Amino acid sequence: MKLFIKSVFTIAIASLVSCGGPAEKKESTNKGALAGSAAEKVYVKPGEHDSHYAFISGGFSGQLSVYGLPSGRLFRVIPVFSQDPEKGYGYSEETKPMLNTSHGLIPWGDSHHPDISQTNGSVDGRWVFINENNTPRIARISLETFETEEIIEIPNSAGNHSSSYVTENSEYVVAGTRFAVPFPQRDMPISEMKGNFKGALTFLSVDPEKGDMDIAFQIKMPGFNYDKAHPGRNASSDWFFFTTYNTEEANTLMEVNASQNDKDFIAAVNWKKVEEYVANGGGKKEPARYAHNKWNEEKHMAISEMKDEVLVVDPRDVPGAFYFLPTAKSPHGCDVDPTGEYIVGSGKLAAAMTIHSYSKMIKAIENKDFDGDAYGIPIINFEAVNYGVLNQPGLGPLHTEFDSRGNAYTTFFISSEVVKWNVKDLTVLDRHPVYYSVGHLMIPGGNSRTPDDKYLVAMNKITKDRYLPTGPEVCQSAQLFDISGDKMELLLDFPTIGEPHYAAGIAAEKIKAKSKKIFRLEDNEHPYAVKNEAETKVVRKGNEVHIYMSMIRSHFSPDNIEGVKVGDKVYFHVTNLEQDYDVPHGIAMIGAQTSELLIMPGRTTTFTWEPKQVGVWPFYCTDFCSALHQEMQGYVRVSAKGSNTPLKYTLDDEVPGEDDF
Ligand code: RUQ
Ligand code: CUA
Repeated sequence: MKLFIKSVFTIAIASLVSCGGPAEKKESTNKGALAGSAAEKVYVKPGEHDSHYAFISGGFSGQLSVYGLPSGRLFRVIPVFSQDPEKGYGYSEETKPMLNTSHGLIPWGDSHHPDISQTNGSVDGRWVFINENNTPRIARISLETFETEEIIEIPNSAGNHSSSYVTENSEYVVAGTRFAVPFPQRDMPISEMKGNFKGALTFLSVDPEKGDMDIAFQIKMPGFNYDKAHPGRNASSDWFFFTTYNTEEANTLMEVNASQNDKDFIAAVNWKKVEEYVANGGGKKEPARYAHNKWNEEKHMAISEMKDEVLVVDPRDVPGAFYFLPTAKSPHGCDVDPTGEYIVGSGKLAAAMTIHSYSKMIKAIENKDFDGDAYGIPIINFEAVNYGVLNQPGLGPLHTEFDSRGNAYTTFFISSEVVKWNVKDLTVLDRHPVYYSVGHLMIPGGNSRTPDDKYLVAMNKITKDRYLPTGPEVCQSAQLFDISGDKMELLLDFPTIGEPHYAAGIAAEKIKAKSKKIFRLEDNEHPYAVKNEAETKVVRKGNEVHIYMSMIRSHFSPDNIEGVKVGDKVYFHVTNLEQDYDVPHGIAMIGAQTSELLIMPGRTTTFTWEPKQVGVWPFYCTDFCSALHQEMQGYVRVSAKGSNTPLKYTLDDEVPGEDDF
């Protein structure tokens, strides 16, 4: 009988879904609630495509991984904040500047919260933004090339955690500091923290055409810890919300001392008002040192620029733009529902979740219904802003995502479950265990006005017995749920790279068609590019040797080089002459203290080699590119320092380009 009811229900749901229009019907492989078993729902036939992309943060790997849903297949790890020898990222001369900071080149990062750019409150598939927690940075990744295009360091911040969320038209990406720090940094006793440290909330503008970021302004907030953030939407779209903890401003034994107050705050920031204030000449330029690294598509290289000032806004100078909303004990997640009315604070140490109302907040502000202030920022009366509390929904609430049907889904770290509840009624509708200790969760488009309601991905910190053991550490993992019915259905476990924090998902249609296939050789303006084999050459400049090299199936030009000496610094500037989709070549040189390079069609990339030993040393292609891949190789003859072996380079025993004369 139970089965019967279930099938009647699923048919009803299915017919509802099919009313949605042609977009839903296009999904060929995935019948959702119609399918009989979990296996069928995640099965994507060989050769067929997934319906969604999932961009899952790599956590302490510093990267961003790209998965397909519902299959859970890993397609790519996009290097962002950490060097990646697989792709030569952070090793090639062209990508090293991407990792430059005011502290020099940092080879590693801790990536947390990806967010996809939006147009009119819906994910548009142009860029993904992601924050680096340790050395505060925000990156922008192109969803045409799936490469990191820009990284900007955030000054006056530390533990860049309430980041990198976008406003409804990607006007801004925000970066909020987790640690309160001296602002600007200076030498001072830690014990004098209270009142003297500050919390920077940074708004980065995004160019609507090209995506280029810039720090528009930094707000010098009180020295609390700013943990998570989300933008308002619809009526509340001029606002941004940030959870705070350690409003005690403690600096030692934080597990106790930062948990004294029964309530901390959600900070509500009207960014439109601040924008106006700044446009009218408000704010003060203050010195700050930070790196701004940008990929130059024409020159095929990142260029790092050191900036030296930032526009700082004191919240007390912009009346009406800043309020604190009291929220249960040390809240972590700060989530806004698709309508923009409900602001959910997850008090990870409280028995209840706090749900604030945007319209109540506006009314309370009009009525000046305040309960004092903190450093000049009004604290709105709890009762005046609170919509309600969800009592005892589970233990250790962290994050909430929403569907388009008025439901919220919250992760509970301690009780290891996802709980579905109705936002308006504040009633729990369903709960499902996860394995184990879930952190974030993601519904594709969940952080927008238009969530895609089919899937939910829970990201778990601990997996113990779920996978084959691999020594003391077992992989962390994601779990895929079907949320199209009234009960959540667990479909699939799949391992993740590093520690998954947040993720961002989007329908594949929004990205697929514009994915880049090659870089056009005629547009390549790299100063060491060659457009054909006739242009390849070797040039000595003192003890620098520059090899202008080309690669095409299945040889390098030149493939024999003589006249290099111990003590030289050899630059391999290598251009892949291919103009075909999916034909990269690689290159690796024995003894080079760097990674191989993987070079895409039409692109020029450089690595350096400082030979230490005389001999004849081979190099080869690292990517199996054709049946003659094993033949794709060459030699460099290295002579002793001070020897007079003449510089010579050939392909097929001829100097490339010679017969052109
Ligand atoms: S956030 S779960 Cu909650 Cu950076 Cu990791
Ligand atoms: Cu080119 Cu293998």
